[in-house]
Amino acid sequence: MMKDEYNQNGFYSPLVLFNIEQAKIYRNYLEEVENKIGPLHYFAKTYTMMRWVYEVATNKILLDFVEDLIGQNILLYNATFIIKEPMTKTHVSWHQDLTYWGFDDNEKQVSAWVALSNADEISGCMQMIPGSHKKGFFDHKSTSDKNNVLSRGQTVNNVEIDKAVLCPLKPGETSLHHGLTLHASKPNNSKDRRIGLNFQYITPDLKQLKSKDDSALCVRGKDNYNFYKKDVIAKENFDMKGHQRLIERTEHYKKTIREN
Ligand SMILES: O=C(O)CCC(=O)C(=O)O
Repeated sequence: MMKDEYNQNGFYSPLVLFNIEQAKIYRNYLEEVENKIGPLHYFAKTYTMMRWVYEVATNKILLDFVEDLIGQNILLYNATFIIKEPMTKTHVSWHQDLTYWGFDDNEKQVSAWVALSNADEISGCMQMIPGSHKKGFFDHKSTSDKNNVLSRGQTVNNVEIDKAVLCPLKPGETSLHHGLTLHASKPNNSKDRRIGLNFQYITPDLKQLKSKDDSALCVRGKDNYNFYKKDVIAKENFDMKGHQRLIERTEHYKKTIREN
């Protein structure tokens, strides 16, 4: 079963969400907006500006699996594009997602990484270390490598990289990983952009200890806790009013991550 594989390895890949044509449509929506306002790499909570991101985040196949993993009450905590331009050095160092987020539990969150272009060994798809989610937190060192996507350049050294498993994805496919799974990705040596849309889902009872001003969106079931402000969903595929929300929420997210 998918859930057993996820629990054993700390990730599951690939899961098909939609076909290549649909992925192209979503990619076009993204690139139309980029043509108007510039690159959208690594902005937080992009569903506050782009309605179609909310549509992908609430894809039934995706949410059904997320429900299997964390239960029937689900908040969407973040949606971020991780884009590596063709033939660039942009990479992601070995890390565990939960290190700087400030959540009070390690089992009430799951990340999904949806491919909107081809993610393979050449374009720098994600790599994961199976079973690493069962080993607790690894020591992360902050680095200042400008080509590292991560906000603090957080890096785990001495990872057993001979155990790494590549997670290639075609457009429309997703991988899912646990917040303690060690993962990384290499530069994009292909001629196309490598575009990932990363979603983070949490349960409503998960507390954010680093910020009282954090926000999320209930996408399935009920939120009986109200620990998070409610994010506003964009009304259109490109909602100009959402641009300010996007900037404000991104600054908040980055500030939260940087705090110890
Ligand atoms: O986009 C990548 O290559 C890495 C993404 C990542 O670290 C994540 O989704 O948690």
